[in-house]
Order: sequence, then structure tokens, then C-alpha cells
Amino acid sequence: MGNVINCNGKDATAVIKRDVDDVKNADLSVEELFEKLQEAESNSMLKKHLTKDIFEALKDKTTKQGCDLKSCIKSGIDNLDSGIGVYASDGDAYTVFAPLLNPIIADYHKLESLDDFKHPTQNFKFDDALPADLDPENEFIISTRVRVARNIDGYPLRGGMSEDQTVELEQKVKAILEEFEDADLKGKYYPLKGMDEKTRKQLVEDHFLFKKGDRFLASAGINNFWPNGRGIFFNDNKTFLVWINEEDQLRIISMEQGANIKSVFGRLEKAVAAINEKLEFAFNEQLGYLTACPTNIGCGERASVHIRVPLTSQNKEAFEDIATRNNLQIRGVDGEHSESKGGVYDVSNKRRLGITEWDGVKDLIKGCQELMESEKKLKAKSDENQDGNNDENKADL
Ligand code: ADP
Ligand code: CIR
Repeated sequence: MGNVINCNGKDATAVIKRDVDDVKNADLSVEELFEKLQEAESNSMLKKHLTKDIFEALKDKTTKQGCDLKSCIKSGIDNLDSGIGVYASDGDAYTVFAPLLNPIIADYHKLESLDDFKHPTQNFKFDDALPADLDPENEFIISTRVRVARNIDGYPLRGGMSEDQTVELEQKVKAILEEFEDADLKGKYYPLKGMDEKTRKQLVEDHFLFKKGDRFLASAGINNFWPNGRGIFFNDNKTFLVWINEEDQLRIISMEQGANIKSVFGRLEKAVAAINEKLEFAFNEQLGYLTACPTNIGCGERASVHIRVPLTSQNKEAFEDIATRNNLQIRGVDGEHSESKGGVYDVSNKRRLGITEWDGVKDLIKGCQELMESEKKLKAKSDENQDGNNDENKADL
């Protein structure tokens, strides 16, 4: 395995063999995959943006680390119900396959164009003009979580990593994390390999640990060698956690019960700074922090609450309208591609490129304020109707 230069001009480890453990469409050439996509019905951004001209221009290209067009588009063709449909298996793919990826990126992150575009500098400063606790009465918000996705400069992204690289990176990060002494950050690493099933299940149920990647990730090679090289680090209170080698090499997470977004965000700032002191993150001036899925590039942040809005969510259109106006995404309570339970939803910032970490949190705060207002109004209306009904019932007696 020789050293090559990646998109940041740094040394990188070349990928020699790309093992993909899922077999769907495995024998199809990139031309056959494209044909399949053209014939299929799909609402994905891949289908929208991969024109014949772009396909012809990119079909024979590869990055220095060995990422080809097939590795970028396979997930969206294996899974025609994809919303996006593309992954990058190394940082350089964002440059080599820019004619396909840039329009998708601009579309998802709501940017006019990426020409002359520069992602803003990291900013974790909380603006005290906004409330530290979003829901001091604990009426609506159950818990608050902010995560950033980060990858390490010099390695391919997850879909391009060999088993050796996956385990090497795991050990490197584990050693760094287990040296932390700060009371907020001090903790222990738990590898997935060898973890007993009961503990694993409980951690997933309690929203701390990831599940095995879904079919979208499997098709992008991100589930390869499962569960080797994967695991979770956390402090005693499980308020600071790091996922190693899930969809991205690092998911740095701060979370707690309740709605104190300032406390959650402050702890994340401290954690990111401590990790960044020891590791250089994959970054490019135009696209910010580079990640496996183009939806996560930029600040890589997803700031979310689990919020109970049973009345607002009854009117799907109105609920989605509040989310769209505030640049929010709605997920079910068990994460991406899951369902809501008891009127509780996972609501988070949707954009990540062209905005700072603070901007993502601001989107969440503003959107939650509007959602809580809506829920209060609907509750007052329903109480009024209830009172009216009770009065009528009394009059009937
Ligand atoms: P990611 O945040 O990494 O994109 P997911 O959507 O899969 O990934 O969510 C990962 C886990 O984090 C899930 O178990 C989800 O329920 C949990 N989670 C997300 N937001 C919150 C929150 N505000 N409070 C508690 N758990 C949360
Ligand atoms: C898809 O294209 O639907 C999957 N590859 C997941 C995309 C990222 N998730 C998201 O925006 N919520």
C-alpha cells in the first residue's frame, strides 16, 4: 500500500482493494448501472443530476486513492428510493466528481451555486440573545443532542477504507480519547466486536449507540467488515460520546435530558477542540469538513431535540411547513428512516454547508420556538372546545 496525495495536498493511504460485502448489482458495470438508473423511476437527486453528458465525462475517472464513479452512485441505483443516492469514498472524490456532486450539494444545502463559494470558519460561540434552555418547564422537549461528523485527514472516507485501516484508525482514536482527563470528557471506549448483545441493544434503545448501517450504507461499502473497528466511547454520564467508524470515522456527540442547548453545545465545543488538538480533520475550503454523505459536509452538524408535538403533527402539511420554513428536518425517534412514537419527533437542522455550527443550533432554536408556539395554541383551542363540550353536556342534563 503506497502513499499518495489526497485533495488537501496531504499524504494519504491508497486503497488497493475495495471489498463491498453486499452483492446487489455487484456484477454490473458502471454503464449498466447508469442504464438501469435511466430506465428506473426514482426521485433521487442522483437521478435528477446525473445527465448523460455528466456520466460520459466522469465514467472513466478515478481519484488517486481509487474511488470511481461506480462507488459514488451504486447506493442510489441499488436503492432507487434514495433521497440523495450518492456517497464519496474519499475526500478527493468531491473534486474529481464535482460535476455530479456539486449540483447535488447545492440542491440539498439550498445554495445558488458553488462557484467561488467558501465554507465559513468553524464557530461554536453561543449568542446569549437566544435562550440557553429552550423549554424550562419541560413541557415539550425530552432531550437535546448535537453531533458533528468529522473524518481524519490522510485516510479515505468510510466506504474506501480497508479492514486494516478501519482497525488502525479505531485504535488511534481510542488511545486519544482514553487520555482525556477533563471531568466532562473523561471516559472509556467500548468496541462493538465482543460486546454482549444485551448491552448493545440497551445502548441502541437508549439512543446512545448506532445500529448496523442500513441498505443505503451497505451499498456504499460502509458496512464492510462489520463489526470490526467500530465502537463507542462515552463519559460516565453518557453526555459526551464518540462513535468510531460508523458512517463517518468520527461522530462527536454531546447530549442530555431536557432542553439546555447551551450546555450541550458548550460541551461539544470543548470535545471537538480536544480531539482536534490531536487529529487533523479532513477539510476543504470550499466544502468545509468532508464526510461520506454530501448531506453532512460543511459544519457536519446535526443539532436535534426529541420534541412532543402530538397536535401540530396531526396536520402533516402544517408540521412540514414549519420545518421547511425554519430549515429543519423531521425524523422518527429512533433516528433516520424510523417512525414517531407517541407524537414525539426528532427535529434537527437540515443545512450544514455554508453555515457555522452556531447557525445550525440557531436554526434549531428558532424552529423549536415556532413548533412550541403552535403546540400551545392548538392545545388552548382543544381545551376551549373541551370546555364548550362540557358546558353543552351540563346543559343537556
Ligand atoms: P445521526 O444523528 O448520527 O445522523 P441518527 O438519526 O441515526 O443519526 O440518530 C442516532 C441516534 O441518536 C438515534 O438513536 C436517535 O434516536 C438519537 N437521537 C437523535 N437526536 C436525539 C435527541 N435529541 N435526544 C435523544 N436521542 C437522539
Ligand atoms: C438517501 O439517499 O436517501 C440515503 N443515502 C441517505 C441520505 C442522507 N440522509 C438524509 O438526508 N436524511
